[in-house]
Amino acid sequence: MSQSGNSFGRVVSGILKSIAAFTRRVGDSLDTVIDFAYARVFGLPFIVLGYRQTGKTTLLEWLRHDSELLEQFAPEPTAAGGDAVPAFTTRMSADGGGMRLRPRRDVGGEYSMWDTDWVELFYETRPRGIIFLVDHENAYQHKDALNFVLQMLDDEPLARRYVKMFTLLVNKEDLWCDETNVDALLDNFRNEIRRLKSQSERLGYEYRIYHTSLKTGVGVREAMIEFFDAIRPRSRIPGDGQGNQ
Ligand SMILES: Nc1nc2c(ncn2[C@@H]2O[C@H](COP(=O)(O)OP(=O)(O)OP(=O)(O)O)[C@@H](O)[C@H]2O)c(=O)[nH]1
Ligand SMILES: [Mg+2]
Repeated sequence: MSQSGNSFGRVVSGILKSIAAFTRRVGDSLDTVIDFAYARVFGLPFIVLGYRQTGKTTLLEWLRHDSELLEQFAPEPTAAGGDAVPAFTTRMSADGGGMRLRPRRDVGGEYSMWDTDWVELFYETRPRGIIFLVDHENAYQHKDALNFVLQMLDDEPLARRYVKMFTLLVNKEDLWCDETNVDALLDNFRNEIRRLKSQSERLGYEYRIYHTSLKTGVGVREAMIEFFDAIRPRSRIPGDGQGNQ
């Protein structure tokens, strides 16, 4: 091809690249605005998982009651299929502003429910964040459950697409704080935590670990504020006051 033919080709390819970049930027901004509006209207999608009797139902109830401690709350183990949880508004944010949350279902933690209820919930929610609870007993089962969830994240790229944060709660602090400490408990999960860390780097989400008590309230509010702050979409609408990230 002639010299002028080559430079014409370069100009056309330059123009096409600029149009593609512009379209991509418009698309990204639109995605952000839609994402933000969607979360405002329908609620932030997130899921709560963990082995049986770790506090999943109690945590969801705590969130629904705007962090009021529920001394009288005595939940039954959640049955197969789980229970629907309608979207609700909470003030669980650093500035005390309202936020709509959408956990969809409260699922049980028995082995038989992992492959069914957990996977279905993950697929239907496409969560922006995952809260995973363990306690001071049954270390072996918690390890299994945590590995199951990490594997689910590895195996299901479509469902994990929006995950921004994985929060691990070592719950029931009121029952174990006199006998042991969180580092000793976490030592049981060192391989899983290593896996969590490397997966979070590979897939691009953050992770946090807290110790909490849903009986006394220790640590819960702080953990939840950080969790929801990490998973809420940021608006790019000028003057919205939600930050421009
Ligand atoms: N002492 C103490 N008890 C707790 C705490 N959190 C939850 N519980 C109790 O632990 C038991 C199980 O709590 P749930 O919220 O039903 O746990 P779950 O994970 O939903 O259990 P499944 O539905 O069976 O998987 C209940 O008796 C709660 O009151 C805590 O921080 N401290
Ligand atoms: Mg339950």
